Amino acid sequence: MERTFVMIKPDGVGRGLIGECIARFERRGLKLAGLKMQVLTRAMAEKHYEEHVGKPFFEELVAFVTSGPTVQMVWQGKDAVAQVRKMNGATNCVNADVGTIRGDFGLSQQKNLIHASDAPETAVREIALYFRSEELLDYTLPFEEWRR
Ligand code: 3AN
Repeated sequence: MERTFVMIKPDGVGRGLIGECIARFERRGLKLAGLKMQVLTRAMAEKHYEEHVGKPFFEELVAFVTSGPTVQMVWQGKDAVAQVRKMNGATNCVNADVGTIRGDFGLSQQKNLIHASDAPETAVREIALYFRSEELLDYTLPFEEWRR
């Protein structure tokens, strides 16, 4: 079963959208495997966004993502990476479809509320950045066979 890493960024926490995001993934039939909350250090933010090092928006991005509490989650399910990317919507909220988290609540390219892994390999890297293996739970839900 595929796992993906999801992070509610400081704007999502600040705007009171933690529950909204979790409810959407739960109702979609994904399973929560891990959950925590923290203020990212600069070092963690640099590691998380290492593909963007040197880009013009990098400093602003790091300042923003370290500016307040964030929520880290691991969601599990069939094609979890693609499902969650679709549910989050396009990076720039202006272009995000209505019905997606960013399309319904997001304000801009940077204040886009939520992050999710863009590929299964990225998910493996990002999950390992934030969670130790013993922090991820493997358990059975009712109607488990319907989720496959
Ligand atoms: P996504 O989060 O949809 O995978 P990425 O990985 O391209 O998008 O970008 C990571 C984060 O960097 C975005 N969520 C956004 O906050 C910020 N970002 C990306 N491109 C820009 C840009 N051109 N200007 C400002 N911020 C940007």
